[in-house]
Amino acid sequence: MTCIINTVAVEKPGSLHLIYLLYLGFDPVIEMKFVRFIMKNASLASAPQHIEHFSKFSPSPLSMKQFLDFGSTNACEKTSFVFLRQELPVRLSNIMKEINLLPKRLLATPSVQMVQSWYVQSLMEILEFLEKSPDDQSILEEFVNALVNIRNRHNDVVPTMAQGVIEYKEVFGQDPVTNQNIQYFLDRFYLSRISIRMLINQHTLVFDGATNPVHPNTIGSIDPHCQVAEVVKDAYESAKMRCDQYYLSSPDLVLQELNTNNRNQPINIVYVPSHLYHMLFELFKNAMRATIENHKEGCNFPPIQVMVGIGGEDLTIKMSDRGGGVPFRKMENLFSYMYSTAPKPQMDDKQRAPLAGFGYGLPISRLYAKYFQGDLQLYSMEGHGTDAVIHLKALSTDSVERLPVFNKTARRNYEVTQGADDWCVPSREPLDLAVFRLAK
Ligand code: W6P
Repeated sequence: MTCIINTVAVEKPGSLHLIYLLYLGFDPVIEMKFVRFIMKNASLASAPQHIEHFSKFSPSPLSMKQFLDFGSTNACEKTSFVFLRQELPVRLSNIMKEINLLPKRLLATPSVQMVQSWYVQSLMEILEFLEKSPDDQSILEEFVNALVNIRNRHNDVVPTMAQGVIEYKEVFGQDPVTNQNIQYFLDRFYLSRISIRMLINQHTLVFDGATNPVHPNTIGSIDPHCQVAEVVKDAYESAKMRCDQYYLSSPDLVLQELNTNNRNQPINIVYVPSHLYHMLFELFKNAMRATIENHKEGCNFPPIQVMVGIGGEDLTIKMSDRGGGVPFRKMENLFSYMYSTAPKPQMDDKQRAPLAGFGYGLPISRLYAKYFQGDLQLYSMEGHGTDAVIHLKALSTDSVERLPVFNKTARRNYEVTQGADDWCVPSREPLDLAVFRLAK
């Protein structure tokens, strides 16, 4: 049986959606599917207005203390629910406005279109909860399920955006202006993503009713006494395993703690151990690769030295390798999304994944550091080795989310076009001063 659709009109006076259907069909299953299809598309069609509305709010950065309060004994799932059903749309909408400002040719790639559709879908799913009652326990459970579903939908955002950059590069090549644009956008986009996932993780972990069996003292993903040296050792061991697999050997670790506050006490801070692990694992992989590639003859590698220090304000982790270093000119490229995306190498059984150097490990590690007001920097001495330094806040009162906000300034940063450069182009040839000699 065929169904004939006569007219479908969707009208939006204000925020009210009136759907006029004239549908000639008799199969109730098909009819249900059809109505659902139309309803979904009608609601997606209203997305731009919602984005416009919620992007007018600035995201509200939370401090570590506020994250801990949401997860403490007097934690209230209702409060968290009411906060998140407003804050998540605000954070989503703020960054969705920026997606639209990407270079048109990048925005048009199938990968970026796909990511954008995930954002629209997730936004609309959260908005459904604005009309629902926080006093209904089943609504709260439904909300947790919705968040888990949204988190899964967005799992592959990073490789998908990378694919978009590859698609762009294949057609249009790479140039400094586009590189700068993409760098600005992806840094903000991924930082926004880290923050949204943090909110979702906290809510789903704190309110699923179970304590973490492995780390019973964590609050969601936060460890109020994160022992930094332990995370350093964990990250070293995993990187060492990968290094041994690939190179059949690995450099040792020399770890030193400098606790100026409490001598001989292990250094601990309020932090998200998984974020710290992510950064350290990435740095170890890079340090190991550099060390081994720089000492091809022997197997007596200089160890990777890590120092962990804490003062009144900063917690600092310095990782030093003697891997020969990187020329200063190339340092910026280590953090560039455009210059560090190469198509994933096709791997057969004989080939193994290289230890480091593909993908977005370093720039995203730096974003994890920046997320709670820290930073990650590299200093290199070409011919000798590299120091990687992670700066974090020692005090939980200073650890506040660092969030991008969409406003006029942000918009202006997408409008930069290459004007005439205000620095001379160095000439390759030495200047012939004879030209300037005065005629006698
Ligand atoms: C290198 C390059 C690099 C990046 C990140 C961390 C350590 C290192 N060492 O040679």
